[in-house]
Amino acid sequence: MTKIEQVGRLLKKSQSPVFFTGAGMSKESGIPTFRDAMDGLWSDNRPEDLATPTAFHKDPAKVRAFYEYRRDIIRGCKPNAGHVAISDLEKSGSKVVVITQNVDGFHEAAGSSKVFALHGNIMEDRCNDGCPGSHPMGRHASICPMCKKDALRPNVVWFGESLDERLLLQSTAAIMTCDILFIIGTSGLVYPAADLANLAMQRRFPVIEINPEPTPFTDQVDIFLPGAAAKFLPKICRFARE
Ligand code: BV8
Repeated sequence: MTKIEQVGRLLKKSQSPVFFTGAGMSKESGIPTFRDAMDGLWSDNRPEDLATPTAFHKDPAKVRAFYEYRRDIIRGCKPNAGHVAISDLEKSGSKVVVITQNVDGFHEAAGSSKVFALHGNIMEDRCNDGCPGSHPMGRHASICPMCKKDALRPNVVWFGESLDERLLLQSTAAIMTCDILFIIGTSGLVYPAADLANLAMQRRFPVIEINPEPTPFTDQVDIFLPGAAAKFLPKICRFARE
């Protein structure tokens, strides 16, 4: 039996699968991962240096331009076969939960209904001064409609900002009650998200990793599938639905 068949049979038996995804999940959609070098104007910048409150305080125009650059890339992309495979698995009756570190909204766009987006949604804005609510992003919009200050920023969690407590609790509960976990397309370097995957290593249910490269999780998982999410997920989910 191939590893894909093995994983497909495990998924077929599952009542509560969780998919924990990172930037590699959207690679085949054409969205660069955080580890990929950026191009053009941004080639000498690192995302982690721009995705911070300090960078925004220092130069809000530069940070807003960085997010416009990323939003333009996402506007030209769409969910790939991997996102669709997870959504189709849910449509076939499986109680799928997705916990994603990605901010592109592609799991929701592909039709997944239970998505915990730990780091927010890049296609929305919110007020940096704490006004409630988020707003559909406006190209070059910067004035908060509530406080009228020049305070709008992307509705994402920056490095040095805390994640939404409720989301973290819901994600932790999902992992503690699942019966199979897929770790897909993440380098496992960003915390506290990576702690969620580490949580699963202490429990005895199958943990499957899909990534072209080994990561800090690889020697702890039950099955490592070296390769692309968009290649493996459709095959695995098809087995599970048969
Ligand atoms: C916080 C939104 C409390 C913004 C993002 C320990 C505990 C707590 C905090 C820390 C800690 N250690 C360090 C910290 C601080 C920090 C952190 O983790 N730093 C890292 C750099 C070490 N964490 C934080 O600041 C977090 N906040 O802890 O609050 C606090 C409060 C005050 C002061 C201190 C702490 C907030 C973290 C959230 C940051 N925001 N995104 C934006 O996007 O602009 S995270 C951002 O980076 C992305 O959203 C993504 O989540 C992450 C990148 O990670 P990956 O998804 O794994 O992507 P990556 O590119 O790294 O890897 C891609 C993988 O895909 C690779 O493995 C590759 O091989 C694979 N791949 C490639 N192609 C494919 C593929 N896989 C499958 N198929 C393919 N085709």
